[in-house]
Amino acid sequence: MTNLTRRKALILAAGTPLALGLAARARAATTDVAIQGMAFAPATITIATGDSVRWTNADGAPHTATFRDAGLDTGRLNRGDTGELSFDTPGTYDYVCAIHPSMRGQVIVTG
Ligand SMILES: [Cu+2]
Repeated sequence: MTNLTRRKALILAAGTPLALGLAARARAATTDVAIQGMAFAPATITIATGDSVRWTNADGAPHTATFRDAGLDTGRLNRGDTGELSFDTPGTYDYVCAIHPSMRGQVIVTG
């Protein structure tokens, strides 16, 4: 795509509600949660609707962030792995490590 056509496309897109929605979504933030010492740190975080959470496993043991009620799951994270989930609906989301269910965390999504 040439610069000219690219600029035209951006101008056309800017006038649509969809483009405005995408622009708002593009500002969504990502909050990091460490998994270390068999715990989520911080265990409770508060984010805005549309934001993401990124878990990074610093332990030798594999972990997950599994939201059974919401049907969200990072899947198995080995040492150094990251898993990211986005939250598009306000609410309070409890999660566990599926491998070590005593590890618990909570994501609060504000409206
Ligand atoms: Cu675990």
